[in-house]
Amino acid sequence: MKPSHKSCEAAPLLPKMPETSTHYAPLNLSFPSVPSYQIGCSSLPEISRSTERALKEGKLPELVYGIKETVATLSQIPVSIFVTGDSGNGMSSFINALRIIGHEEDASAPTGVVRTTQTRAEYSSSHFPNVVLWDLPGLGATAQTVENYIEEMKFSTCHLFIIVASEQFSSNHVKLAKIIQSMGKRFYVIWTKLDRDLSTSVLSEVRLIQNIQENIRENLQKVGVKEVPIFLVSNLDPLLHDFPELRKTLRTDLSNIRCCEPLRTLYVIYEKIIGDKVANWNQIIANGRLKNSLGVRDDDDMGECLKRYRLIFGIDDESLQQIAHGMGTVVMEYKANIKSQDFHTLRRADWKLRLMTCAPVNAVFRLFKFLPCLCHCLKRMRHKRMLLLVAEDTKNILKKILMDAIAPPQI
Ligand SMILES: Nc1nc2c(ncn2[C@@H]2O[C@H](COP(=O)(O)OP(=O)(O)O)[C@@H](O)[C@H]2O)c(=O)[nH]1
Ligand SMILES: [Mg+2]
Repeated sequence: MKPSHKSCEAAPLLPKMPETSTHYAPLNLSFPSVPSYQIGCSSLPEISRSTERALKEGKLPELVYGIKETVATLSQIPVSIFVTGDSGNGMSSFINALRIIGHEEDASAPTGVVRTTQTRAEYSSSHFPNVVLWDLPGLGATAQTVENYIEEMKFSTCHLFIIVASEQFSSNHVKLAKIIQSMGKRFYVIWTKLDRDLSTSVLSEVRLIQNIQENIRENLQKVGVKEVPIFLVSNLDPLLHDFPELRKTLRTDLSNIRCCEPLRTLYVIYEKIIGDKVANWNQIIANGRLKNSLGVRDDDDMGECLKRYRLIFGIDDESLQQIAHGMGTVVMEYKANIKSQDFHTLRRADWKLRLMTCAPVNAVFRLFKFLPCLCHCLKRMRHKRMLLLVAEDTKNILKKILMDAIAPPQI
């Protein structure tokens, strides 16, 4: 065994996390659905509190800064990846290839034709900071059942699994996949030794790759396992075949595992803040204090009022520009997510507001000017509608900020 090869028990991850976490109802937020850390509100990075303050004050560009800090902090959470499969399939070699280090280097995982990995061992890689890659002893070399193996290897402590196979996708691989799926955890299948397959097969490269993928998929589908990413690699060429795609997928999944749940939690808090803000302004509208509170000359001027609402919620043009800049993208990316760019666009997008502000209604409004109750009621309805639409836009902008913070947009 090489000196850098540490064999040890898995230390509990996130030891400072509270036992009881706050569970929220699922959100209609299209974050990718991956099993992720369940983090209670109290353990969210303190910096995220400042984002709540910024939202209350309508300072969304400041919130962007806080979100980025939060994501940077969350990105340091350790994640465990278990590399498992049948003995001799190339698991240890795969770990070395993923880390882009040669098998002869001191820090490499021991590999060989004889059974080299007897106990589980952990490795790290500068390409995947704060990730522990666990090289597990292979299945198949002992009489041990898959169920016992899972228990002994402490599968429950792992966040993401890599099932390594080569030459054949065995019943052990299928069992592993089924059990990991039933645990609700994310996993990939890695087919190694592709170089060997390519050099011995009479089929074309494309056909051979298709055959291997189909074979794995069929075996998995028979036991109800679907939509598993499959990557075909040669451990002798860590930069070829599916290795680049695998690294990309792994980076995305690591971000999702670390950030999705905490950011979902944050979003629920943001929704509540926006809801409170809307309730507060509805009160102002109901009390007839709108003109002074909004700071407009004429509260019947819907265009002017809309500008003020956008400013109050922090989605005015200048703020959007700063948000986009903070997120490293162009303002159109954010403008495309809102309807309240101006009053005409908002009217076009919302039939209720269109109805409330159409010519016949305006005529009635003028006609019954001497009936203040009726006028006040109609004005209230219009403002409430507009407020609601600006609030919805703010939520959409927040969703985009949160999702872009995990996976920055490519421009
Ligand atoms: N040609 C080729 N040989 C490989 C590849 N991956 C592993 N091997 C060889 O397969 C044998 C078993 O590899 P090892 O990583 O120790 O397997 P493990 O028992 O699953 O950890 C070793 O002799 C490796 O050199 C590969 O992608 N291509
Ligand atoms: Mg090994």
